[in-house]
Formats: sequence, structure tokens, C-alpha cells
Amino acid sequence: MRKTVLSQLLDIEFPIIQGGMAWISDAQLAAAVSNAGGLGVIAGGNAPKDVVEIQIDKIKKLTDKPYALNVMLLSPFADDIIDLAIEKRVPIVITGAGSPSKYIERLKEAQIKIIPVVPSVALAKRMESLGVDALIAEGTEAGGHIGELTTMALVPQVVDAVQIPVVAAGGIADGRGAAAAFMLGADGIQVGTRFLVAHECNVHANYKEMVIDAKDTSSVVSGRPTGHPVRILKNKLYRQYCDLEKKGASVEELEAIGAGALKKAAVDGDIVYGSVMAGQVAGLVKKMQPAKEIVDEIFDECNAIIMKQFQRIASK
Ligand code: TUI
Repeated sequence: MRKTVLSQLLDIEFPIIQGGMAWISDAQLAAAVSNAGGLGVIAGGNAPKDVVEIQIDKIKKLTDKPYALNVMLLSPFADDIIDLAIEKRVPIVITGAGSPSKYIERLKEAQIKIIPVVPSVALAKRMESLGVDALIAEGTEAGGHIGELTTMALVPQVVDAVQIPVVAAGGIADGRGAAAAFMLGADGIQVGTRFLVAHECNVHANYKEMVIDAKDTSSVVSGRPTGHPVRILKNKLYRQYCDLEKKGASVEELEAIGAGALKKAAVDGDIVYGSVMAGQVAGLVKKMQPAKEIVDEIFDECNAIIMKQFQRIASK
């Protein structure tokens, strides 16, 4: 499963995209994934233009391979980050947490490939009709801001609805998940949670430990009343949030708790009162490894499983 329409489209060796994780995916992690043959992604998150610009300048020194910039559309700086992508001639833009419709024409004019994250067939079709290059169909198993549908249900429905390449995301951390995604018709995979514990990932050590210690039921969804549900690992902040929700706190009060909470966990290491975003597969992530080892392991395991299943079917 090395050469797919996605790896050809993006000029990468393995059809794997690293999840763009706000406050976490910097030039160092993205360059490590790109140098390993995948597509490394710098996350703009809520950061202003000058902060993101430093990371773009940095990745250009760390790799000559393709990389992407993730634009978080809920950010107050989203317009500026799109301008930056064009000014800096970033090869690929990935968008999340909203519809990038108003930016597509300008990005296409600048010959930047655009890959929106979609949580539904309706948005997938709209994006295809506007001329995007590929889609990331992200299921609710993913960490951070999420949609409603599971990866298992969403991916084949998006695959049937569009002609362009589809990347499966949400709930994929190893070769078994990758093989399953390809069986659903995906042309590539996106992996976030497992790269959180990559040696090259600069997230705080406490955050990494919490991911490694997580079990199957450690992740929960918070923030549904605000209209921006996020998957996080259960902690004291989550319990406080639930108590306030039960007491009938306003959307503004609930949003105030969430503001700055991701930075608190990812940068300051406060995993008690910060927001530790991670996917349901955190329970599968057991050790810290170099990014290259993660990429190689996923595809070695994926190929071995697919071969084994073919042999099993053939020998019946
Ligand atoms: O964007 C993500 N994951 C994120 S962004 C983030 S930073 C943040 N912090 C606090 C609150 C909110 C965000 C942390 N994690 N994933 C991609 C993704 N996009 N998942 C789901 C969607 C999505 C949802 C609705 C994409 C488009 C969409 O469109 C709605 C519409 O406008 O039609």
C-alpha cells in the first residue's frame, strides 16, 4: 500500500498524513514525518501570522520534501494564515473545523493543493464541486474538534460520493487501522494521536505520558453545548466542566473554561486543569518512538496483514 493516487498527488512515499494538532504540530514534527516519507503538517491553530511564519521558515530548512499547513477555520487569524500560505508558497493547505469555500479560488490560483477535512458526505460533495484536490474524511474517534459520524460509517460513504482521493482519519494508529481504512476504499490515512508521542514531537512530556497511560475508555467528548465538541482525555478540568454544565452554566461560561486550556496542557504540561486532546486510539499508543519508526511500522504491519488475509482467503 505504498503508491496510491494520494502519494502520487502529493509526491510522497507513503500515503500517510500527520494530523495537524494545534499548539503541538510544529516544524520539527512536520519535518520528521515528511523526511520519513509521509506528509508532515504544521498546525496554525489559533496562532497569529508571525508565529506560523517562523514555523514555515523553519521547515524549509529542515526538509526539501512536501509539507502542509493546517488552517483551523475557527481561528480569528484564519484569513491571515491563508494569506501567509500564499505569500510563502506553501505546497499544500489542509483546512479543519469549518468550510474553506471562500478561500478555495485564491488557493487554486496560487497553485496550492487544498485538502479540507470533512465530517459529512454533503460537505465532501460541495468541496469536490469547488475543485479541491483531495478530502480527509474524519470520524468522531479522532482527537480534538470532531464531527458526529464514525470513521467506519463515514469513509465508505464519502468514497462512494466523490471521485477525488479520500484520506481516512479518526481511530487509526497502527497497521490494522491503516489496512481497515484501505478496505473501506480510502486512498490514504491521517494519524494524529500516535505522532503525539513521537520523539520529535515537542508537546510537554506530561501530555505524552498521559497518552501512553490512557486506556480504551479514557477519552470523552466535551463542549457539545457550545457547538464545538472536542475529544479530550478525562481529567479534573473535564469533571469541573460537567459539573458546571449540570448546574446550567451559559455557553459563554463554558467557553471561558475551554479558552487557553489546550496550550495549558500542551505547552505548560498542566494535564490536570488543561485540555489533553487525543483520539480514542490513545489506548493503543504504548511507547515513544521516532516518527520514521512509526511510519515504517504502520506500513510494514499493514502490508503483512493484507498479505495474510489474501493468503487465508486463497487457501480456503
Ligand atoms: O479541526 C480539527 N481538529 C481540531 S481543531 C482544534 S483547535 C480548537 N480548539 C478549541 C475549540 C475548537 C478547536 C483541535 N482539534 N479537525 C478537523 C475537523 N474538521 N473535524 C471536524 C471538522 C469539521 C467540522 C465541520 C469540518 C467542517 C465542518 O463544516 C461545517 C460546515 O461549515 O459545513
